[in-house]
Amino acid sequence: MENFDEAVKEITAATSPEALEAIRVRVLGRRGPLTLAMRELGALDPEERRRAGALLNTARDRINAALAEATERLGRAALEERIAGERADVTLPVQFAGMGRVHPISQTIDEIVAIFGEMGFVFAEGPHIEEDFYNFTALNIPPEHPARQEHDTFYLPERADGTRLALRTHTSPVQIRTMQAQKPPIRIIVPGRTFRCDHDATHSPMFHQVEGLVIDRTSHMGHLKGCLIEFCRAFFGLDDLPVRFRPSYFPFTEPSAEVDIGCSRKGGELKIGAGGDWLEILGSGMVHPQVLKNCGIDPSEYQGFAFGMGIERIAMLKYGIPDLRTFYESDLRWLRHYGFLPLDIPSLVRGPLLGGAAS
Ligand code: 2NL
Repeated sequence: MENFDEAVKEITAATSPEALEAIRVRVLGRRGPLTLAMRELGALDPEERRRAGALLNTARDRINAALAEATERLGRAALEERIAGERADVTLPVQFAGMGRVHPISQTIDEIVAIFGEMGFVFAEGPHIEEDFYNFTALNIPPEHPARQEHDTFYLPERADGTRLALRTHTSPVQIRTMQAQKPPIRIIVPGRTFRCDHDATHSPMFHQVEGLVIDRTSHMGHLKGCLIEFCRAFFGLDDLPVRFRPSYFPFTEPSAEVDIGCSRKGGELKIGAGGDWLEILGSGMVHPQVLKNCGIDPSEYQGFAFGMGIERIAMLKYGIPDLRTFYESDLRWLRHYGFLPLDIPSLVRGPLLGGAAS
């Protein structure tokens, strides 16, 4: 009888799935030796048939086991070969994708919020599209008041009821909404976009403001002065920066004061700090009693102060940016020069807020 040891040996030595399949077809196929031997069993006498049949069954089982084992071995080898080819070299240097920069407006807002945050102010924000009441009326700016014209408001088309919404001309509506919604004490710092129909070398139709509001039972002008002197010195990183309060007028504050910082303009170059000159950087005042009433706060029980400043202006002063219009040109060379590294997070705890443009 055919010796099937040879077939098992061939199967064990096969080096590819195709070679293995060829052996299987040759040995187990319809014209293969095992099939032929099985067919010949019928011609044998019973005793002989049983013995030879048992041997053939054993041989077939051995071949099948060898085939299964070889199939698994070749599959594993193929997988290992694929993995070896796909292996990533984790020691290769990374391809640097380049780091973005934080826009000077964002950086300046973060710095201002950090300084007032240290004083206990809470960040607040609100909608850019506002109702007339929040942008003007509640702030003691009645219809036909010249301030409405001064503000050069962008209006949306009139609505069915004859009213029209406007792009907010300052961030004050957020303070109005906060006073309506919360009981004093209130201490908020409100940065954000503002809009006025004005476009020249020193005005952009979209710009940024930050306003602050403090309302409590006994908040007074001394607190206003202390907070704003502290802010000016922290923001410009100068402990001895001269700060002066000059009487002024706003419809929503009484009394009102503009805040100037000391500077020198020798040789046409502006330098912040000591010197004979003054530079206006903030507006401020005690919240007008009528404004408190308009927000449902009793002025015989509560009082407080508010202030506001333009962010572009103080960012230009602090970081030496000469032209307002460059803020919104999205020029990547400008942003690489004046922008800040993403992790240059302003914090009074970590150190002075001198920041400085990214190298
Ligand atoms: C400036 C002056 C100022 C305020 C803003 C304010 C807000 C409320 C009530 C009272 Cl809700 N006042 N804000 C007060 C004084 C000055 O801004 O020069 N801004 C660029």
